[in-house]
Amino acid sequence: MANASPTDIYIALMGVTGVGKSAFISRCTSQTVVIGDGLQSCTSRVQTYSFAYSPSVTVHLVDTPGFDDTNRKDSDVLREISGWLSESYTHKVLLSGILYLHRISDMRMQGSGKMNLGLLHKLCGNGALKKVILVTTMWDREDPAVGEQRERELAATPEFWGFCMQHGSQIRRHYNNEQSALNIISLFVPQAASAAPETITLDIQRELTDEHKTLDQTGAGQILASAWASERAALQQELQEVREAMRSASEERDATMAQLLQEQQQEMNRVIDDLRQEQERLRVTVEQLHAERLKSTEEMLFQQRSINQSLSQDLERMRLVESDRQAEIERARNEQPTAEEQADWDSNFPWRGQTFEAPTRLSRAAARFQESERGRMAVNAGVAAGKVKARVTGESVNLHSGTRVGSN
Ligand SMILES: Nc1nc2c(ncn2[C@@H]2O[C@H](COP(=O)(O)OP(=O)(O)O)[C@@H](O)[C@H]2O)c(=O)[nH]1
Ligand SMILES: [Mg+2]
Repeated sequence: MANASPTDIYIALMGVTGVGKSAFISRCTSQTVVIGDGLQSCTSRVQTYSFAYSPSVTVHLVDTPGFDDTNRKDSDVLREISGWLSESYTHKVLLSGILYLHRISDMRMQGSGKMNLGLLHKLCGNGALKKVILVTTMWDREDPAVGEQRERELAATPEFWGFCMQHGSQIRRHYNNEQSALNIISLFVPQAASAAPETITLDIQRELTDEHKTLDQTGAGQILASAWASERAALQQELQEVREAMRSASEERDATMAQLLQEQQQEMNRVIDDLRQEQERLRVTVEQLHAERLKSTEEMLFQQRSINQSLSQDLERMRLVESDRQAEIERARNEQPTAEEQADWDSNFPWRGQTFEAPTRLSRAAARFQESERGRMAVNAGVAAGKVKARVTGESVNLHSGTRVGSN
């Protein structure tokens, strides 16, 4: 991140889980991008994917988790995104823009869509909205006329896209192919090859880094806090009703109902407690966020290192196995069949009487090898090094099929 060249362009992708952020990125880069099934996010951390847009321009696409993830709490998603944004800001790496993706096939703006959009406003601040592109996806899943109508409604409704557009955001369609993705990215690439791209500072970066606010004091933190507060208030209200129902159930000596209501009450108290904890998790400074990111990156590196280590051990084992196999084959090739073996083969095979030369010996050598301890190891180690396995077993199959030398 710290070594970016002045012509490098950073673009973040945001939006609800399943809108096609990872699919968009995979249209541009040859790096492996994990694409989800549309229901669960595959991106729990912010991840950057880079590609050469032109000989002088490298584009870095920043994939972010959506707020609504079934596996992650919104507080964790905000910690992750703002941790990345503040850290990059500290390293003087600034975004050139944000792509906010939305499925045109969605019948209406869901609660999670509104929440993600609200957080986009607050993360950016009005000034940065001019560098936000509202990208519609999944045009192949919608009747174009219906899609166009929806697009107009989104643009005309202030609480949907109208507000962003008043502040300079633009709408673009993405047709799920490389050309379409590159056309959108080109909006951020300067005309002159060597020119530095325009960049933006987001409100969240200023708030956390320059104004030293804790995350719960930022605009984005407050949006989440107010959503949790109204959820808590609604639950408290329901809890009150459940308590009253419990009182009348116990007056009527309805033990089953009282038991059910008590369980419901416990569940509601648990949810209220979770919401309180979510709020607690936003009480962090930028330093704590960075320390947390550093720790989890170190853990990831450690895991990666041990995976690499065991992979190279497996590969070394495979190399030994392969050289053993070659030696065995070589030995078999130079060895003449004994009179006993020749007689054994002659009596057991329909093509008896024909001369079996080295290839026959070769096939037996391959069979012996497969049964040997090292042969079994080859198969096991091959699980970690799939390609090598395919090669070894492929060759031994060939050896088998080449055994009937001398027959038709
Ligand atoms: N039909 C269609 N499917 C798409 C399109 N874009 C993404 N998808 C699919 O939608 C699912 C979710 O996409 P993904 O990129 O993982 O969404 P993310 O959660 O925003 O990263 C995947 O199965 C994608 O293959 C599109 O334009 N058309
Ligand atoms: Mg994704």
